[in-house]
Amino acid sequence: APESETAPEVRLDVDGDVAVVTIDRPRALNALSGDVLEALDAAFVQITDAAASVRGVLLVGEGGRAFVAGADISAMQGRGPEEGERMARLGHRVAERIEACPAPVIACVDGFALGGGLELALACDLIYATDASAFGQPEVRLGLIPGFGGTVRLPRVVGPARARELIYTGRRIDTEEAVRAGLVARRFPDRDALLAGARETIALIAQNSPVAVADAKHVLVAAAGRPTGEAVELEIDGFMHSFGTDDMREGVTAFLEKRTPGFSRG
Ligand code: CO8
Repeated sequence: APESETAPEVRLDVDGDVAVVTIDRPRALNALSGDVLEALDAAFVQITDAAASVRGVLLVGEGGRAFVAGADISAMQGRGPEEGERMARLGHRVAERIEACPAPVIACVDGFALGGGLELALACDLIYATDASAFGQPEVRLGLIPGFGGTVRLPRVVGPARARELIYTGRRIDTEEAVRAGLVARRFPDRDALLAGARETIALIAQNSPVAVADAKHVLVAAAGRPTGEAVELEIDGFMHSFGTDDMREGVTAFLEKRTPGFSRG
């Protein structure tokens, strides 16, 4: 399993079958500079290459105040449309890496998840959060629009009406409201409980077939936003693929023999 420092401000630690990606730039509330985005990209490439051993990923922000307070505003001053496009494309590349990672990724939010920070969390499979968190798309307050999937993924998760309200007002919502909106899957009283809860979820995932979990993620990502007929075809392809795997033979046989299945390592 890889264990390395991909860049000073992003750490990748692999602990058994759990990978932890830590954004460590607390003096700027973990704002996404170009370097941080490049390092996140590299970390998720490395995890995907180690796919057989990693069963789940935790994405966390260091410092206790923020998951990520957005894209780095200090890098925007005096910049034109070319820089806007470059930043947005880099952000979207990171989102694609997270979506291409076969293991589920849990955004562990403890503090601010704003702008690009919320968009980063939305690219993950699940958002878990502490009660001390706040969520929002404040871009219009800066004269910007969301540039890293906010207009695309937020309405899918919370519905178009709530997404419009959040994007047009830029207002922040607390964890309780984020849970009600379907943005946060589970809330926790503090950071330790959050990380323990996320690890418990990965332990449950790790009992299942790695091939099936990866195929389910692949279909969920590929089908998002597609018309029903196309999405159904993608599901049928994935379901067909299941029927050709050793894990399917093992899982079905183990059920019928009333024993615990011994799945592949991915
Ligand atoms: N970028 C750069 N620095 C930041 C950012 C940021 N997004 N957020 C906070 N910081 C810095 C502050 O400048 C400050 O630095 P310093 O101590 O050197 O003055 C330090 O972090 C601490 O912040 P504050 O003093 O402001 O802390 P407060 O507790 O007073 O306030 C807030 C916390 C409310 C989170 C406040 O910092 C804030 O409003 N931050 C900006 C939030 C925001 O607008 N985010 C959206 C940014 S735009 C965006 O994300 C576009 C997405 C498109 C992405 C494209 C690809 C990635």
